Amino acid sequence: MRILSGIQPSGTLHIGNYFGMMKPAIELQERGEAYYFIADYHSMTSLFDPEQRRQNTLGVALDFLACGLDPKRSVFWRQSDVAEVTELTWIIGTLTPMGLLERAHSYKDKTARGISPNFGLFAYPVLMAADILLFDSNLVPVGRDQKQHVEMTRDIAIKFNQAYGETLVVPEPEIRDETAIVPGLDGQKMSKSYGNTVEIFGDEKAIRKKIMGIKMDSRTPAEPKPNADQNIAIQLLKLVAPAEVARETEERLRAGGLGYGDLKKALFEHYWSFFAPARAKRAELAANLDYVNGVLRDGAERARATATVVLERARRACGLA
Ligand code: AQP
Repeated sequence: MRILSGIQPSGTLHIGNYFGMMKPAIELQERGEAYYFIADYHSMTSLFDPEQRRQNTLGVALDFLACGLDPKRSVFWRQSDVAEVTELTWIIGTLTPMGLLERAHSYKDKTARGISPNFGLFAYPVLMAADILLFDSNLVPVGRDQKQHVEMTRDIAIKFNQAYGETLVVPEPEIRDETAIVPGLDGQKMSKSYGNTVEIFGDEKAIRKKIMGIKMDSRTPAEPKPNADQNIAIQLLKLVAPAEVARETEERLRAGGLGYGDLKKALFEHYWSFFAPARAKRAELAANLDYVNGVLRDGAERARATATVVLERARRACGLA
């Protein structure tokens, strides 16, 4: 089985990215051939600073390796190093109905938030479909926000196969219910572009301040809180604390007797220790950038070896070769 997923270097990675995509992707390394990439072409739809893109790309490489991506087991590369994906984007783009792209939630959300729409943003799902189809991927671990894009990929692959004969593998999304949408500090989906993130490798003081600043209602510590499970700090605590600790804390909050200040302090402490081993690993990697760049170079070579075979198959099927 081949597993594939990507992550954009559009900003600093946060714990929504970690629990929604990186952690499942790392665990799936055990179950098949894993292909993971840094989606720098995708980041071009929203980030226009070349130096920032370079820095973010390196940051994503460090973060993913520090969190447990094993380059011996997985193929890990920078998307733009395997430019074959842009040719497949064109090929499948010619079979992608405009109406399908017009229904994309992510495009609608972004334009509604005032991001000026460009062709790249509109065509994002086609590039994402090419990312997946170029590697004969069977399984795509993603957060729920990307589910529709994987469904579009399936539609595009089926259309291609109907038009030109069985050529492309139709993939399945893998979405875990408990981390499908990690909430941000303001209760919306945690997102780089909403300014509501807890970074995976944030600065200690800054993250403490962000967590202590989570807005709560005005109930006193002694008052019972029947909706304790809806509390953002509890939801985040469930991700970073041992299950037993999170359960007890939620019960104390529900029954009354736990103040919001103490709850937020506990959240910070558990967050900080949860990522401590990865933080140490990241510092080691940051001191050895030759190794990190070597991993990406080697990954690009291995990814290209697969990509050229699939692209050739697609070219032949539609009469280009
Ligand atoms: N809050 C989240 N909960 C669960 N999963 C999430 N993902 C992102 N946010 C959450 C998952 O992380 C993977 C990589 O996402 P991406 O960075 O490529 O793009 P995104 O989904 O658009 O992430 P952001 O932070 O919201 O970025 P911006 O603000 O740049 O658009 C994906 O699998 C995603 O589902």
